[in-house]
Amino acid sequence: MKFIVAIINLDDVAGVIKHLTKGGFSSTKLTSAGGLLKEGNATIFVGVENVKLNDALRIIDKYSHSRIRLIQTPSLEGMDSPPTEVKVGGATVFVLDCEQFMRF
Ligand code: 2BA
Repeated sequence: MKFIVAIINLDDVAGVIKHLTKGGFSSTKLTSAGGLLKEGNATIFVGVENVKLNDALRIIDKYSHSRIRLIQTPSLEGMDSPPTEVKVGGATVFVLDCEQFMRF
């Protein structure tokens, strides 16, 4: 079994969860925020059978979109520096081996 941790833009997370549920996947959503942008995002946990892993990843990929954000970099010697473009997402995904899965 695998355990997916996916960090997803707040604007996309409802669509991702909807399609995961449609595909028969259970998921749990936590509200989170990125360390750099301090912007709200969502983290979802999905426990999946090994053979279903790619199906779940395809759904997360399909319904997560990347975006460009502008960040203000610290100015040098008081001079204004132009904002820097940062490409955020689609989804940032970690796949972990899940040793045990239990429901009591
Ligand atoms: P943030 O930390 O707000 O980062 C937003 C975007 O800023 C990142 O997009 C990336 O393009 C850039 N960025 C962040 N930290 C950087 C660094 N140290 N050096 C260069 N560029 C950096 P994504 O990579 O798509 O990440 C989107 C969100 O996913 C992140 O939001 C964070 O919440 C999470 N994330 C990304 N990588 C992670 C990691 N290795 N561990 C934990 N969370 C991660």
